[in-house]
Amino acid sequence: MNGGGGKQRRIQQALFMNGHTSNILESMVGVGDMVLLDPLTEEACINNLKRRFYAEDIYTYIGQVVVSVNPYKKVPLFSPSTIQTYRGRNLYELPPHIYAIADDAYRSMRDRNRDQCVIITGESGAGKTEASKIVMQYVAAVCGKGEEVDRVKEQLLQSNPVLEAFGNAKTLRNDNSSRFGKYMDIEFDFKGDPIGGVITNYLLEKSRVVRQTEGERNFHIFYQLLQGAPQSLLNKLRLSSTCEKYGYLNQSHCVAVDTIDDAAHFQVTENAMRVIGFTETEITQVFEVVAAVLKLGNTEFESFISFNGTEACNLTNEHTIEEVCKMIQCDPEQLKQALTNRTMDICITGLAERVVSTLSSGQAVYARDALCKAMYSRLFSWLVGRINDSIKVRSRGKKKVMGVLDIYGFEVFEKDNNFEQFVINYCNEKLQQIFIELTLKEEQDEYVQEGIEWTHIDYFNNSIICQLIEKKNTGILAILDEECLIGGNASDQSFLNKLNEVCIRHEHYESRKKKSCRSDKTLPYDCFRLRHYAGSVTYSVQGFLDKNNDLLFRGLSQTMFGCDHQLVKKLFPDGNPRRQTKKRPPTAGTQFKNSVAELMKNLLAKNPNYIRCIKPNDVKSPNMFDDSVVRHQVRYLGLMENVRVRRAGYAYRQPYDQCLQRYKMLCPTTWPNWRGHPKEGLQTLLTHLRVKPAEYAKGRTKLFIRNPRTLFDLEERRRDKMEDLAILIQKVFRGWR
Ligand code: AOV
Ligand code: MG
Repeated sequence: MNGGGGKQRRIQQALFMNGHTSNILESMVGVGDMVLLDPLTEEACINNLKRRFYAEDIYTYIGQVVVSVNPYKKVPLFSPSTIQTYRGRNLYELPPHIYAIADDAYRSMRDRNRDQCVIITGESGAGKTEASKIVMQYVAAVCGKGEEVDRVKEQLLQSNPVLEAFGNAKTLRNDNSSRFGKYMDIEFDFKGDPIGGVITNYLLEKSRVVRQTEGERNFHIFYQLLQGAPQSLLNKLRLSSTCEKYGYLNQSHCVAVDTIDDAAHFQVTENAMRVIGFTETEITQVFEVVAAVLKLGNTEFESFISFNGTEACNLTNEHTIEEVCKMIQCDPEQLKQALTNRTMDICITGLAERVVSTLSSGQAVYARDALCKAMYSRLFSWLVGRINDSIKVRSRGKKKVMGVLDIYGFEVFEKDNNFEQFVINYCNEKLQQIFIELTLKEEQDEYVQEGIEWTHIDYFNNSIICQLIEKKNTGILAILDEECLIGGNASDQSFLNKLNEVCIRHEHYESRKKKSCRSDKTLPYDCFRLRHYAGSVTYSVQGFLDKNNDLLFRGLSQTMFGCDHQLVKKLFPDGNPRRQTKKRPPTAGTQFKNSVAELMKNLLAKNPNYIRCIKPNDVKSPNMFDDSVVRHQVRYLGLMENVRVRRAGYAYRQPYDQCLQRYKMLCPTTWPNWRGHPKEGLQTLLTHLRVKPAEYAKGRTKLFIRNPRTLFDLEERRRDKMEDLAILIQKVFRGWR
């Protein structure tokens, strides 16, 4: 369905149709809905995406699912006028677009009271975050107007730049990679006007604060602050504008990035904070915490042997610590003590005794890094909480909700896949699982609702991998928790040993202990490998216990709680001596597992809308469509199964009235108007056209067409008819002249 003549013909025809533009079936390049592919093969699917990618048609449907290929450049698909074109129109009336899905979701929520969620998935760099912004911008543009509504919209939209500044970073995969998961519920009143929202954030990759892989960066805000803040603010924070001077920024040899204007982004971030309603004091305090982290990262220690023969250390640059303490209003002596010593309450003979031990310089660096990670990640959570305070719905009435989920995508690095990647990839497994469940369920439901028989399609169910990770007692997370509880002799290695004992037979688990992997040199001895739905990832166990335990020496949290700095104090409520509990907080892994479970429950309670993002190549290029890179994604995203399920029974379905409207000119009885029920009109039409009854089924509200060929045939006839009509009209016009 392309080619020069055809294209012109279709444009002509489109213009003829009341000024409507082309629709899904008249897509200029390839097919707009993958169910129309003929023959339906993986090659055809990839070729279709490819042709459309080069033609800047980056969206393609599989039924109601939008597949989006990252264009890596500005494409002329987004504008206020395009938004208006999509507004209030049905899904298949116009070329595939996120706008169409967003519109469908929004109207379904507003008019039919069905809470919606938009689930955006795809690997790192595939375009999820951009897609989520496109959804939000669309919804903001089409829903209500008025002073209060506009204020709410603006605040909701401005939460993006703030969270991106603090939660995104340049990685090897993506220059603006989300290092946290985000789920945002936008809440509407009965009219469909936005009244507020709630953001939930998922585990920030806080290890990035103190260490980055070569070629990656720390969180954007550090560079933004140093490059973009006015000199007066830098002076106040006692910061230099040279990023290379800071240990937390200079180790990965990547500071300036071509695609990022840090200075300009600083203005955007600061402005967004003001729009959301942060006070000037709050903004300053936030930057003070950021500055404190940067400066603490430059503190250094020198080991010595203490009088009792144990290793101890001293701070070598006291000046830095004093500057930090001035800024966060902390007692410098206390902070120095807390960084170089560890205080523990040990219970001997029933009485708690306080024992102080000195730290080696290595241990002190560890304590310092732990403090900075805690400060930064708590600051991030505080920011989310603060934004939520501003956008919180204040009225009591009944709310309608539209959720947008944008998490960190599946990622695998050549080396150094760690606890963070493990957690990120686990989350992606869970999302794939609900995609499988929901797309099948939804499809099945529709057949059932419409009273049509359903045929089952086989697909790979990744719940087996989810189980390997999350199963009670014997899952990887449970084994990790168990090792963390043992304390004492437990180590990353003992964790791996235990994994080998329990999981070795699992078909998705591999390690050098497994028979089939004994001579596999790509699998180091201190690693295990998981065969994820999206590919194999080799995880180094180094740091797993530590990151899962996520403990901060109590002396440090107490010192921070003791600061007179309002914000810093708020970030460390656990340092309040009066609130000390003996109870161990849940581990990072368990907390994550619980919050993901909560998220799944929330998503399952809503009507899902899917955007599946695909990366066209691994080099962030706008001009390259790498077949093998795309093929891999098409496979693991299960797109072919998705198309097959969609086509299993019936390739195409449309409500009776819309369908009749489209084809009524093909039958003299239904043209120009049919007065009866559209279902009967369609029957008359199909009988007239001699479409075999086996080729279609009549549901309660929709006509289902089994074979795409039948649909093509209808389209072809319609096209011919339109041409005849166009010629006729031209003749009439000429006659007039
Ligand atoms: P991600 O969210 O899926 O990765 P992003 O949405 O950040 O990926 O997209 C990565 C980059 O691709 C963006 O910074 C843009 O440069 C480009 N891009 C994506 N979508 C579009 C679009 N529609 N138009 C133009 N450019 C686009 V990660 O957060 O790493 O999983 O953790
Ligand atoms: Mg992202």
